[in-house]
Amino acid sequence: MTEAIRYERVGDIAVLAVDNPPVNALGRDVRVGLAAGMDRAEAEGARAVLIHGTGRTFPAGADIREFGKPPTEPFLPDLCNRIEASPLLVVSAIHGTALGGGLEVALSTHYRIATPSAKVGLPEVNLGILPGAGGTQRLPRVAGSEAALDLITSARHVGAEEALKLGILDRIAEGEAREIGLAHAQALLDEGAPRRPVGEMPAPEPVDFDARYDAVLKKGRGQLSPAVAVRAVQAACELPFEQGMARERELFTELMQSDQRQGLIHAFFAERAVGKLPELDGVTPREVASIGVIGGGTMGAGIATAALLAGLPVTLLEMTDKAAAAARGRIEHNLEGALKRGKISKARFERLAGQDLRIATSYAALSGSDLVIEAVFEDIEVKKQVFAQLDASCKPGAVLASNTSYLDLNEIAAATSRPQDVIGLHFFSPAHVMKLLEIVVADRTAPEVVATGFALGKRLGKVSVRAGVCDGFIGNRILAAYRACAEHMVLDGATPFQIDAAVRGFGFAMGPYEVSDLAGLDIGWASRKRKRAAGLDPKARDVTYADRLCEAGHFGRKTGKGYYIYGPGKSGAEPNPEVMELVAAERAEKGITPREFTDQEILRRYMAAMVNEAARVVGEGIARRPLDVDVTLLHGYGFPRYRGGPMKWADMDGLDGLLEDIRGYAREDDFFWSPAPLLEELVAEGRKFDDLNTPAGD
Ligand code: 3H9
Repeated sequence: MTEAIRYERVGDIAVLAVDNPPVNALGRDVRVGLAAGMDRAEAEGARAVLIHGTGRTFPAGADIREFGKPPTEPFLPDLCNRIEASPLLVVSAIHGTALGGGLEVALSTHYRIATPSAKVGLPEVNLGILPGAGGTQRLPRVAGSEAALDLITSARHVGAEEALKLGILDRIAEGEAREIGLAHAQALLDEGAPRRPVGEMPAPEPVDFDARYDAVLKKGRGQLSPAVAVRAVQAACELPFEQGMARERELFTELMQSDQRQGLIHAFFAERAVGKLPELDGVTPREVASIGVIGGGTMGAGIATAALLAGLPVTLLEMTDKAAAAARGRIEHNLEGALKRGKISKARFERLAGQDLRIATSYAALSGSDLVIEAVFEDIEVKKQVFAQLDASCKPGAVLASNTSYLDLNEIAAATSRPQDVIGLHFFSPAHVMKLLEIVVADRTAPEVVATGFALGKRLGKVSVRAGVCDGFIGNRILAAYRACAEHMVLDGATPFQIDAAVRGFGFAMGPYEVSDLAGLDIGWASRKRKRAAGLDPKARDVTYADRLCEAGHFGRKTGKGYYIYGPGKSGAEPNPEVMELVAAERAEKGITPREFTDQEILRRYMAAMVNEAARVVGEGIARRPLDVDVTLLHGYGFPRYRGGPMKWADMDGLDGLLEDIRGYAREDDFFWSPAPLLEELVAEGRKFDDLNTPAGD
């Protein structure tokens, strides 16, 4: 036995309690302990074995930290087979989340009981692998091929009720896992229930696996693991159990060695590392029990919705009664969406839209708020006035936050007498849906205000990333670089449509021009005008054809026309032919002879611009670590998760090759292209971005 397993005898039943906090992951000690526990139960003449988890959960999976290291015995699939083959009656009692290897252990026991709040699932594909301890062979045998394919390829967690209906569970009972498990095991012994090994059950009914494989691959935009998992389930239908297990192992090993596995596991740990900052060690966040929001446009209404859904009463400030009514309408619309999707009950909806939401037109209404977020027009003078007002109206100790997406937070903070209380909370639209929150720390922001930002982010269900002050912070600054690179390629001979297609081919949900159409071309137009007004460097390439689209009133989807044409009767968007006419005119005016771009070159330049700017962002300390950039791009900019983020991708692709290409581009245009010092440094030292990540990544 190991310390990770507690062994106990209760009459005829041997109880194996997994004790490996925080999530009872099936690391080596747990596996050794479970195998030893089974041996001991059999040697001692127990009649049944009960497996359950202590603390918060049944095992939530294999220990992901062991991935990529040489595997150690006993291997999980062998352990599962050993449990299943036991001559004793083996029962599992599930609470918390029985995920991945955890559910596979449960499926290798003969009977399964769970608490009503328990969840089960096989989410391995989210980590770039597939269930590798018999999950693809046993789940279809108890739940059928359709349900198994759904669960395994979607990675979704299933509640106890649904799991019962699917045949994954035999029973649900209120109480502690150990108690309900013991009662169930005893009842089974008393009624003389037989052992019931899933591996001996008949093979499930086949489905059209080829069609399923293609559909899953398409849906995953190139992510392999769900598609490969389809083949493993197929093996459950077509091969005897042992051969199916061997096939599962083969496919599992293949995925385990893939870059996608590395990328996805990096993303998993990076998301958990973003909030771990030495500056927050031992710092207690301020209490936040109510929120103020200034501005009830799309962004302000989204922020208010997110806060309400997280149980925080909101006071929203608007300028006029008319604007206040419009803001209420937007928030109610958002809440109705949550109601329709079953996220909140009708009674909760009434409460959130009623007593929890106050809309006011005077700053005095914010005097009781613990934290106020402004989401007003993106103009430094307007923001400074708002902050001066907040300074005069808010109670001492209130956190004053700006949702600015690029303005100078130090300047905003200086408009108050309490810069230590000022922070940036940069939400992404729609704010009640998008997971990313950039927490922007100004020069004088107090550590407990930073901690308060992170605590709020957690409460709102966001992935929060710390960012320093610069134009665009982490995400929008990097976006500006790769967006500019795309525009240069258009001037030099590529088309926006070709660029979008190449970028989608890499796994992004949308290309940069499709994103612009969605966000509204007026946003980029305003930003170009602002930059021109501030004075462009004469060496900078100022691209103007998109201004012509805006001047003609084409702002993208909302006007039916932008880079693409949208509208009724059109099944999908079509390229707008005016775009290339405008581009041709600008090329002619600038004396540019267009050249061919391959998709490969487009992607290479696009990614090089992204990674190079990201390296500057890290080098300048705007992002503390490369993983902060990765998480930002993954959650705010549609970067394909299976590539881990731009820094992880660059590490895997090879920093030296990338630097060499950037040097080559700089020979043509040394204004836009100059290698980031951090990139040069890492290549010179033979290191990777991941070496700078703390806590260490994959
Ligand atoms: C698998 O099982 C493969 C098998 O099929 C075959 C093998 C042969 N391992 O998320 P949280 C850590 S693949 C190691 O913040 P929550 C996590 O890093 C696995 N560590 O809590 C964090 O550490 P720290 C299939 C793990 O309450 C701490 O636990 N299973 C693992 O928000 C708390 O995590 C999965 O994919 C792990 N498996 O959510 C499940 N899981 O405190 C992955 C968590 O140092 N896990 N940690 O930052 C989850 O989805 C969530 O963690 C869970 C809890 C829902 C369980």
